[in-house]
Amino acid sequence: AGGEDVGTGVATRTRTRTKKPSLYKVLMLNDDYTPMEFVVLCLQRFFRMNIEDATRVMLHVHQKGVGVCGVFSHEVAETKATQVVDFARQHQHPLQCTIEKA
Ligand code: NFA
Repeated sequence: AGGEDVGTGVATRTRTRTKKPSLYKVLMLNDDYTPMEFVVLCLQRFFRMNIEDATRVMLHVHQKGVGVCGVFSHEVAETKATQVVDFARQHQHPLQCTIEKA
């Protein structure tokens, strides 16, 4: 790294080390009011899950209280959690998502 070609003075080698972005889990929380079908719809719409995976994650959250929807960069995780909560709120459902460092 940091090389300079003798003669031209033009640097030819470059730094290759990069920083991997920190990853964050999007967590979904159970509640007593949001319909199961609506949760499945959210998982399909915002996390691109098929109906089988969406149903599995929904049931996991329903039974355990919390579950992982996916793992993303901080910006994408924040966006997806916000999209779910806003969409639920528009439909008068209390569904909540949070993010947590993976
Ligand atoms: N517990 C909700 C119900 O019985 C379903 C639900 C699942 C809500 C996952 C939130 C998250 N209707």
